[in-house]
Amino acid sequence: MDPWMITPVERARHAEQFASLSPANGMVNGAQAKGFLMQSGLQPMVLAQIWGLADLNGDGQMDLNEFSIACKLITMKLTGFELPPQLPPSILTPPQMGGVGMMPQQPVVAAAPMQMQQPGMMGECTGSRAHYNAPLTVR
Ligand SMILES: [Ca+2]
Repeated sequence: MDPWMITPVERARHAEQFASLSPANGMVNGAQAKGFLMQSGLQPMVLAQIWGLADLNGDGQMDLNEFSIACKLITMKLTGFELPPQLPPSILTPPQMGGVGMMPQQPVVAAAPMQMQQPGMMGECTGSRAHYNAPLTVR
């Protein structure tokens, strides 16, 4: 598994942290993110580098996706990885809910094809007709 890939579990945690920074219109600015980034204990220079990498469109703000990338870079740096000069493509891959990395890809077991398409089947529906309860009459 690619270590730079953001897993759905990580993304969920990033989303929580992102929300805790009270984003405005889905974005946090540098000031809002700074306090959080400093908590990592990384050097300001390193954090600036991370910000530069993660702020994909360079607008000085971070949406959840960019924030998630910043968090991932911090985690990787703290784990002992060197920051890449450019973002690895895998970090940009949106987390796939339901699976990559959680378990080996299994073929989805298709539901058994039990639908018998018979024209006459329509008539069977009458059996399930709901008993309509008349509104209670107040006596
Ligand atoms: Ca941005």
